[in-house]
Amino acid sequence: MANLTQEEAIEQAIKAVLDVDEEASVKVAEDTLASGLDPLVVLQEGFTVGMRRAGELFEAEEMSLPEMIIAADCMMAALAVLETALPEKSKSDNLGTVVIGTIEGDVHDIGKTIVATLLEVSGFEVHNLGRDVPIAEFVSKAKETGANLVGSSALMTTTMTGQQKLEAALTEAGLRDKVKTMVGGAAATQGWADKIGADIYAESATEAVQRAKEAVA
Ligand code: B12
Repeated sequence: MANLTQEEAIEQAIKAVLDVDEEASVKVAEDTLASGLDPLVVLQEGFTVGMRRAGELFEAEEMSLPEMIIAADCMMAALAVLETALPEKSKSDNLGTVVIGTIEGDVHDIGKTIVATLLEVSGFEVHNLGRDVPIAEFVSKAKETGANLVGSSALMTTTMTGQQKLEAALTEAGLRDKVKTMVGGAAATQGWADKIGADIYAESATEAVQRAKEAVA
């Protein structure tokens, strides 16, 4: 086990993802914990940055789809290790109920999974619907659970329109004034959230938790 500084861990995390080296990714995650570093910082400034760079390389045709799939596996393997060091959710504080999922037609779920995990350890009751989730399922789950927040993730320009349809579907179901909506994922921006009338946009998982807490306060 190497003793790493935060900068070293971040640098190695980015490299491990871009090298599509799962063993190295797990090792950086383990070393992060063994070195007493903040797992969230290494997750957000290291692994997540590595994944975004992988996307840029893919777009520039410098990384293949199979490599991108392995890069995602690297990130998931590291996340599984880092998650073990997140604080246990205390049963007493229920800040509110969140329904979250990735929009239909979109299989990208790494970021949404991180947001769901962080909301849960921060004290929210989270119903994670997974990925490729039909709009009707968000609505029925929100109704069934009496959700305070409905979050959706979209990483593609083709699926972000689903976030707009979700706004309309919640209104149609008479739920829109009972819930706050949150949008995120690489395709979403604050401008997009404003345009479709979503209550919250967050660029990162920690920001998502912060904004969710403010929304239910
Ligand atoms: C990993 C990846 C994949 C993996 C996904 C694995 C998985 N289980 O998720 C695989 C290899 C399967 C994949 C497939 C495809 N991909 Co892809 N992929 C990516 C990549 C490189 C990284 C995404 C990621 O995991 N980032 C790391 C996480 C931690 O970050 P994040 O998702 O942004 O999440 C953070 C925030 O956005 C926020 N957040 C996320 N969700 C939410 C939700 C809420 C409510 C809130 C508040 C906040 C929030 O918090 C998160 C944590 O900080 C992106 C590049 C990019 N720029 O995003 C391309 C990218 C999204 N993919 C792309 C494409 C084109 C595809 C494919 C169509 C490729 C193909 N030809 O088949 C398929 C799509 C299949 C489908 N129907 O969905 C394009 C989309 C282009 C576009 N504009 O539409 C991108 C942008 C790459 C590119 N530059 O071309 N992909």
